[in-house]
Amino acid sequence: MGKAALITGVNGQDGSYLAEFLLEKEYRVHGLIRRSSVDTKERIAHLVGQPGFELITGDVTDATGVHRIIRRIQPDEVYNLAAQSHVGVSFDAPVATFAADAVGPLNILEAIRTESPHTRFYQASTSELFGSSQPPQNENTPMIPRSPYAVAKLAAHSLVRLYREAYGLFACAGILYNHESERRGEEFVTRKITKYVARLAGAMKNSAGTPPLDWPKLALGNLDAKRDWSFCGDMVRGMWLMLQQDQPDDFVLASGESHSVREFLELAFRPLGLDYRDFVRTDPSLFRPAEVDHLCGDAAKAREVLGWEPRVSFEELVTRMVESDVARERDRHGLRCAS
Ligand code: GDR
Repeated sequence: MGKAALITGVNGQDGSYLAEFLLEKEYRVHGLIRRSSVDTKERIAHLVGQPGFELITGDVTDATGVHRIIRRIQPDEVYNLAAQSHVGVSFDAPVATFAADAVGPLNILEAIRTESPHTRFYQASTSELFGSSQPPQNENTPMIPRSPYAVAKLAAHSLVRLYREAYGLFACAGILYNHESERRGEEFVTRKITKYVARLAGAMKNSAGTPPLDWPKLALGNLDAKRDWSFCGDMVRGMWLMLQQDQPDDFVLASGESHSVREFLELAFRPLGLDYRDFVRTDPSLFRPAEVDHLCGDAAKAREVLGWEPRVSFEELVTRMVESDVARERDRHGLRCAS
């Protein structure tokens, strides 16, 4: 029988890719999902009902529930991907962010320590930990967080190290730089852009190949921020590799290339033959109270120890996301016409 894994936040972008990856490796995958009155299973709808895939309702902030689940499943591996993951939102909801992103992982670590100490644990750490540290950043770069999100993630990151050193748990943190895909949430800047481009492309088809005159502009915040963007599917392979090593450790996963939001815009608008500057307006309310200016990761350790490398380039990633949103837009329009 294959290994058993518990993925918290299984219905998120990363959770859905990781669940697919582990199911292909014949794991039994238990996916933790929060109860909700609206359907939040869009990204994993194709997995529900598949042999080896089980959904569990629960919340990482509920310590007793987490203990009960870990005691029952005795998983070989736990991947903690549940989080309030929007940096901007964390300024408006710092306490809820801290509960999900710091207390949540602490609940899991405590449950593993007391109920299932053989379980290997992966914590989703983030490049946001580096904050204002100069690029390129690696595992030894000072962590200077610049948001409630990053402070909460730093608490969790420190707890992972502590539980490894104090209790000998096999606990790893993956310091992941931005990672995107066609399943990225629409409130993150990349998907916000590709969705807008797809809508505009659809509208141009109905107006003789030119943008409609009254077409609304895309409101964005800071366009000068630089990020190191990779494809999510590449990242989940790295998460898994971390838990297959002889020793637990922390690793940076990144492409080693950084691009500004402007560069993302340029590439996304290129297929339309349009200048993004004619379609974007800056909205001061979308600027963050403190910004992280430049993130670029040095993943040499992951390359050497894990043999990990990203396979999808920045250009391929942008193209892939635009094409997927264009296809979605076509389907949406087709359905509208048919009904
Ligand atoms: P980030 O991703 O904060 O890097 O965190 P996001 O896509 O939200 O922002 C990237 C950069 O774009 C700027 N920006 C905008 N961002 C959003 N969301 N909306 C806008 O309209 C907008 N305009 C400009 C931001 O200021 C920022 O500089 C992501 C998340 O997935 C985290 O959970 C994860 O830990 C890190 O990546 C690695």
